[in-house]
Amino acid sequence: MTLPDSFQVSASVAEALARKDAVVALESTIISHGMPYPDNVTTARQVEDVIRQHGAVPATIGIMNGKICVGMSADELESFGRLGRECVKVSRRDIAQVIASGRPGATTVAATMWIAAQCGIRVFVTGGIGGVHRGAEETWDVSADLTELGRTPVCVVCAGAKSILDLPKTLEYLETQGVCVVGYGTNDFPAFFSPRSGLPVPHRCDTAAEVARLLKAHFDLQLSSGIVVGVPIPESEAAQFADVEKATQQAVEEARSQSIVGRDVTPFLLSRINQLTGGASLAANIALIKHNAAVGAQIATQHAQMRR
Ligand code: PSU
Ligand code: MN
Repeated sequence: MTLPDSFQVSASVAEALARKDAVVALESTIISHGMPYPDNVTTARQVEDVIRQHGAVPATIGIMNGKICVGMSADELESFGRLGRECVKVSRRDIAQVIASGRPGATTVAATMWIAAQCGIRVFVTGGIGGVHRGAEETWDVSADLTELGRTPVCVVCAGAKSILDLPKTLEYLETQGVCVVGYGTNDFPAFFSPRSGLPVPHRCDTAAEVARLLKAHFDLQLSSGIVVGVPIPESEAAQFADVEKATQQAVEEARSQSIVGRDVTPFLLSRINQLTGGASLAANIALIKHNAAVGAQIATQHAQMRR
């Protein structure tokens, strides 16, 4: 595999890829724009540890000094976390510009998927994917995560999508894009803070081995699209977030009245909901992503065994 010079793959990730060991990609926007410092750095480290404990190698992805870093050191994670929103939020459209300008860039689901695919990483863990925003019929605000899922062969393990989004339209859009959406142990698309959105998923897998078999079939066929594995928040965690929906409604309303648009919408909503819930939404976010990391690492290790 020959990568362009702008790629800088860490030794542990390069070694794992060469041996066809399990590797799990992680995004950096969730660190810079999704959570406040220092919880963001602590969580990023813990998520990497969970992945290692389950036998896979974590590859946190971001852009620094004109290089795409695949696998970050502890110091690099710390600096992304400290920079926070001073990092550019990098979706596919921004990748080349951020490399050319040398600015620090935190990659979204869309950009991280594309980078992972270039490196041959098949499994990517995050909290929630972007989607079709509420009011999209007026604003046309549809996350580039969804079109990326339509054209990049990576499996994204997440807790579904937040109800800051229009979930029925998000699922319709994924269907249009030809994205395979799977419920992990559920028939219902998970809605981040809630294990159920009330919307059915087209497919269900009950074990990591079952997802790994799906991945094998998908990649053997060279289907060029992605897969979403929606992992429900554990019930024990979910109960305490019943009031998140009210906070969400309020945050969406405030974003509209303050004319917040484009890439600023999602970070604004995430931090406002966190304020309105007195930090409860952040706690859920952290619990969720660790749970997703465990599931994603299990899927990656099972899939790696099947490729031997
Ligand atoms: N949803 C979350 N947490 C996040 C994001 C989404 O619950 O941190 C981030 C991810 O990086 C995702 C991006 O790819 O926001 C989507 O942004 P947009 O809606 O601007 O495409
Ligand atoms: Mn958008």
